[in-house]
Amino acid sequence: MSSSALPSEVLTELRTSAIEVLRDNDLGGATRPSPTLYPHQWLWDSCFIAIGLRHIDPERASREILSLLHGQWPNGMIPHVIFSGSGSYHAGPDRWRSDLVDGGPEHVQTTGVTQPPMIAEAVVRVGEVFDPARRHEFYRAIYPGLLRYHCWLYRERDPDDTGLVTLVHSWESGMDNTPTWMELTRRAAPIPLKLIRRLNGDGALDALRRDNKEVPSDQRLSATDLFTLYHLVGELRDARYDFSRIRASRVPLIQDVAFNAILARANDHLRDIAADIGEQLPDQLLRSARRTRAALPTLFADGMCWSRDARSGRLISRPTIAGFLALYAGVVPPDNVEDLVSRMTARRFWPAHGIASTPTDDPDFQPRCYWQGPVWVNMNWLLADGLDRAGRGDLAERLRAGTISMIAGSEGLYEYYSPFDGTGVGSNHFSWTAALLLDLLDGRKPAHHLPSARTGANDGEHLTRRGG
Ligand code: 9WN
Repeated sequence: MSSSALPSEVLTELRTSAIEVLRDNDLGGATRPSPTLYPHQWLWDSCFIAIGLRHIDPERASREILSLLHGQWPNGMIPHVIFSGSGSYHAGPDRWRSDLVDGGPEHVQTTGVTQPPMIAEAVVRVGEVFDPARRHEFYRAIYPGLLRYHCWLYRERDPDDTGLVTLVHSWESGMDNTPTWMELTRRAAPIPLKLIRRLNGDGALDALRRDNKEVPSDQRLSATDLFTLYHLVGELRDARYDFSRIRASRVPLIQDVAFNAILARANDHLRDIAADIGEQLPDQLLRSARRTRAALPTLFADGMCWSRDARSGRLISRPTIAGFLALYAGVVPPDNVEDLVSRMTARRFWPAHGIASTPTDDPDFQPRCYWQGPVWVNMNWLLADGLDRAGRGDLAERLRAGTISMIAGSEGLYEYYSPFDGTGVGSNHFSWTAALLLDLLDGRKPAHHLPSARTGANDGEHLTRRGG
């Protein structure tokens, strides 16, 4: 059933439950992703959360974003998790020891890596609901920290000016166990973990993990993958989270397509934010931003857009949802748009309930396992936006409506959903599902926020307009 066919009481109930989830997960200043599994603040979660909160409490939405700056490192990095001081998390502060790193943040414990740079998008979305005076005040408060973050991304993670920033851990991608990331991560596993994996011994290791107490192991990444990720955190910690040292280690390095696509879009937003408050981005950042737009099309091959192994320079041709984010960035070469859209909307990626994180015919596909198949509401949200930019508002509408009815069909607001039958899996009471549901329910308006809408050009030209 499409969401437009859902009775208005159901829509009201959905809205009420979304508001409840965001209320219950409020840590006072920031919002945790879920009550038990994720009791701290995550970077891109907070951005999606703010995008929903703006509809019910714009001031809380602005605080949510500003609170990310509390964890900002002196070098400009905004970490992927800011630990809240209470609540137990399986990869908590003891694994990261940011307090022992020279140049770590002073008053708070954090992880030592970042997450997709969704902040500028969230800032603009929240800015849209403020009057101009309040918007300027908010933009002025966030701008210096946000600018330092974008500069850090390029200075630290793209020292060779390739235009593509490099990620040092799959947790930075936000899509932790997609086949792309696991292909390289598994190669870097310590030998005992490789052996256990070969002998199908994951089940025995499950007893040693903590993340499977709320969510069953088969809905999370496998034990050997998880312990490999812990092992890699240890390597990063030993390298003091410094990219030049990390490069000298054996940690897998990836120019992640989704992260860089989000960055390309974020650079545009940052430029708009700066212009709105009479600032100008430093020339060096403008040059880097142009390089990113020029470099993203080099990730295209055989009709798909791939991440690149930053060590070998090879494209990692395992199809996952990540490559479709090129549509969100608006960097798809015009001749490729139709083909990419039809690949994304084919049954292997869109079997019923939105875009599967891993296609149904991949050997690693599992409909209920984390990023190895399930549909994620944040991805549907981003890709609907991408479809609008590609001039496919019809498909965007279908995706948004389908997302609402998928959520409505499950008791609770889940972290992810089976792409076949829409069953809710992962953590329940999940904040970004609640927040983005509020955004979708707000009317699924035409894409009023698009740069092209502002300039009056929505004729296909927007796909390249920002190439600079
Ligand atoms: C590690 C919080 C986060 C999301 C990620 C999602 C999951 C963490 C974990 O939860 O990752 O960062 O412990 O599994 O993959 O996208 O930000 O919701």
